[in-house]
Amino acid sequence: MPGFKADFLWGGAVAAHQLEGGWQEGGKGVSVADVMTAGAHGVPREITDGVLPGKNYPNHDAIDFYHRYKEDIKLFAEMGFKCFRTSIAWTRIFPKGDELEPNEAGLQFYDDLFDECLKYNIEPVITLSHFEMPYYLVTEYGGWRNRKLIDFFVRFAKTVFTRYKGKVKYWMTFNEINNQANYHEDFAPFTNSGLKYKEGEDREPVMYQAAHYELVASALAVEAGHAINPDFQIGCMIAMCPVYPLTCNPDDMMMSVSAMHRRYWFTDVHVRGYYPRHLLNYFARKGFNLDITAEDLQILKRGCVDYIGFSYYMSFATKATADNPQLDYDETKSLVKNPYVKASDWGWQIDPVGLRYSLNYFYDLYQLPLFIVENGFGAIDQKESDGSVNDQYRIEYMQNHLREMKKAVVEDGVDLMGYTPWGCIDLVSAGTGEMKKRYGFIYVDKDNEGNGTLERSRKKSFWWYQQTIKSNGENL
Ligand code: P53
Repeated sequence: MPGFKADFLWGGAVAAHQLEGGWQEGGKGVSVADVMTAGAHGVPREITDGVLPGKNYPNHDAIDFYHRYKEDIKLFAEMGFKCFRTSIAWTRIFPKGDELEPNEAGLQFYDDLFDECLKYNIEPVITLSHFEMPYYLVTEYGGWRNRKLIDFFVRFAKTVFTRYKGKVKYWMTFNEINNQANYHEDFAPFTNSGLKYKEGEDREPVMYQAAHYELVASALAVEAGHAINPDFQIGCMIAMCPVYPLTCNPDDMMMSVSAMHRRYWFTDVHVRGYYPRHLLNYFARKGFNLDITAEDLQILKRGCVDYIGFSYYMSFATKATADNPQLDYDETKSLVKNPYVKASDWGWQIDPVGLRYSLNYFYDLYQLPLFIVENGFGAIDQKESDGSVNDQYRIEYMQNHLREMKKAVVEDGVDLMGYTPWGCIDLVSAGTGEMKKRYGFIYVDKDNEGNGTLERSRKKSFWWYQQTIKSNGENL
């Protein structure tokens, strides 16, 4: 039986704001990630009004990849990476976001970084917007509630597409664009779209408006990218947490369909270029009056993505309740614990079979190539005196997921481009701002308070992943 393609893109994934540090170097502007303090499991990160003295902002220095990337990429090469997924910090290129001319020092940094990857035949896989938009666009323009953001984003996209057209082939537009379906909490609307809600504001239509502008911006970027280099592969990026029905009660099943509609219509628009009927009907029922023009609808049709990039960490479950006859899904209220799976220390339900399900779900619906651009196990690691970490639990998590991924490819015939596990080197958690929620094959000596030597060392999983890549998954 055939296994993975010979050119399968094994690698690892990170995002600029979670590892680079150097938050004020090379002319970089303040991003939304720079005004978020450290939280913990159950303690949300605080979004402050600008950078305030005396607060702990873990992304400011992160793991200092900005100065240490050569050493880190060498370790990725040692593991045998074929690709490396990172993002371009928008604020290094357009520090405030609305400038007409880019910042050359920022452009040069990514030239050097990509050259370093290419030196080892590591393909850069680049996200344009990964939770790090310019903070100035939030304070001056209201974030993505403002249509003007489309032009700013497209200028940024065209600038980097043109500059790196000979170095980068694989791109994604907006990281986990659908996280904001969870609009009741402050985190996702702010990190996705730079949204800060006003007291008492009806949050939901604001979220849909912002997402619409992003989808238009994404489509324009895809169109522009293909004109700049027809070989570009430009994907979307979806946070895939499939929502199962808690039981086979038909009402629970319909509640799960409704939940999937609410979380995954973003993929429909990216892939098919138009809004699904159920969502237009929902807007009408709710009386949302959104700024969606006829021209926008044309743009969406012209800018369909080439592949579906997605993250997969966990599955969710939901059930119907008598007080919700319309089956309206509310991510803060509608989820229930799945009794069949265990969860991580951060409450993320561990479900390897859900990855096979997700691959089938996307492929059945869209028949586009898929790319797993995040997956992994956030856990507390214990470093031994010789620098090693015996992270057998991480190996088990990944091995179990990869076995299901292999079934999806070999038995189900899903077209899968690659696999880039999250946080291939320890970095700052997006959700909590912690260092101790670690994902890496490479340990970084730094704690939640910012203490540590920043020294890098190989965990047990480093050797396991090296073997997995070397055998192209035959060892699974
Ligand atoms: P952390 C929520 C649900 C699924 C993925 O997350 C998520 C989030 C946001 O926390 O984010 C993605 O660091 C994201 C990365 C992030 C990674 O998953 O909260 O694309 O930036 O670091 C893991 O454990």
